[in-house]
Amino acid sequence: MTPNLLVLGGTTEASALCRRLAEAEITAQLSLAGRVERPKRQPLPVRIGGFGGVDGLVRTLQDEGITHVIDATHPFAAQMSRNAIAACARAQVPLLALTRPAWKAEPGDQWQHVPDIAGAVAALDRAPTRVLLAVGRMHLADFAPNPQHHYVLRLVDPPEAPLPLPDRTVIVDRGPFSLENDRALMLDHGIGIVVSKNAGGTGASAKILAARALGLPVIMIDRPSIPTRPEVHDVEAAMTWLGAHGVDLGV
Ligand code: 3Y8
Ligand code: NAP
Repeated sequence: MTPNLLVLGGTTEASALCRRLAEAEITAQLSLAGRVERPKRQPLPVRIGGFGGVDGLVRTLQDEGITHVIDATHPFAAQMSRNAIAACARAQVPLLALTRPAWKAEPGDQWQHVPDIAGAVAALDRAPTRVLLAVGRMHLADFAPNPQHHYVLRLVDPPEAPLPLPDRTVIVDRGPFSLENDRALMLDHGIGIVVSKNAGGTGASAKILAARALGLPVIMIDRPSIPTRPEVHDVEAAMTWLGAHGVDLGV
C-alpha cells in the first residue's frame, strides 16, 4: 500500500520523526492543535486545529486515506491520545505512540509528587515564597488560590487575557531550554520552589536539572493515565514499526 501517515505532534520527538520521514520521502502530515501563535517550521505539511473529537478524527482518517497514525503528542495531551486510540480502533488504522520516559528523581532531589494540577495547587498552600511556575498558559487560573507567592511564569506567547496571579513576573520564551539558562533564571529571581509537569524528554528538563544543581524543591506533577497502546521511545523504533506495518523505508 502507499503510505499516508498522520503524525500527532507538538513535541521534540514529533519534530525529530517529521525530519526522519521527510528524509525517507514517506508521505506524511503533522497535526497540531493550534495552541501557539508561531509553531516551529516543519519539513512536512502541517494541519492546525482539532479534528472534532473521536468522530471527527475517524472522518479525517477515512476521508484522507490515512494508513498509519503516530501519536507523538506530549504526555499531558491525554485527551488527544485517548481520542486517537478510539478513532484508530474504529477506523482500523494502525496506531503507535512515540513518547518519552518520565523523569525519575535522583538521590538528593527534593521532589514532592502530586497526581495533577489540583495537587500542585494544594501543595502550594504554604508560607509565601517565589515559585517558578513553568507549566504553560493553559492552567494558570488553577493557581489563583495561592496569591501569597511571587510567581515567575514562563509562557510561549505573551498573555492575552489578564493573568489570575497578582504578584508575578512573566517570561515569554519557548524551549528547549538549557541548564545554564534555567539556573541563572532561578538565581536572578530568587526562586524557592519549582512546579513542573513530568514531561520527560530533554526540551523541558533544564528546570529540573537546575533545581537539582541549586538544591531547590520541586513539585512534580505526575502524568495523566492513558490506556495502553503500542509505544516506543525513539524515532528509529518508530521507523522499524512502520517497516513492520507495510511501509517501504527505502533503505
Ligand atoms: C503547540 C509547537 C519542538 C517541540 C518543542 C517538548 C519540548 C520545547 C518545553 C518550561 C516548560 C510546557 C509547554 C513546553 C515545552 C517543547 C516542545 C515544549 C513546556 C510548543 C508547540 C506547541 C506547544 C504547546 C504548549 C502548551 C504548554 C506546553 C509550554 C511548536 C512550543 C509548559 C509543557 O500557550 C499555550 O497555550 C501553550 C500550551 C500546550 C502547556 C500548557 O498547558 O500551557 N506546550 N508548545 C502544539 C500544538 O498546537 O499542537 O512550536 O513546536 C512545543 C514544545 N513545547 O518541536 O521543538 O517536546 O515538550 N511546552 C510542559 O512540558 O510542562 C514548557 O517552560 O519549562
Ligand atoms: P489535549 O488536552 O489532549 O487535547 C484537547 C483537544 O485538543 C483534543 O481533543 C483535540 O481536539 C485537540 N488537539 C490536541 N492535540 C492536537 C493535535 N496534535 N492535533 C490536532 N488537534 C489536537 O491536548 P493539549 O494538552 O491541549 O495539547 C495540545 C498540543 O500541545 C498537543 O500538540 C501537544 O502535543 C502539545 N503540547 C502539550 C503540552 C501539555 O502540557 N499539555 C506540552 C507540550 C506540547 P479535537 O477533540 O477537536 O480533535
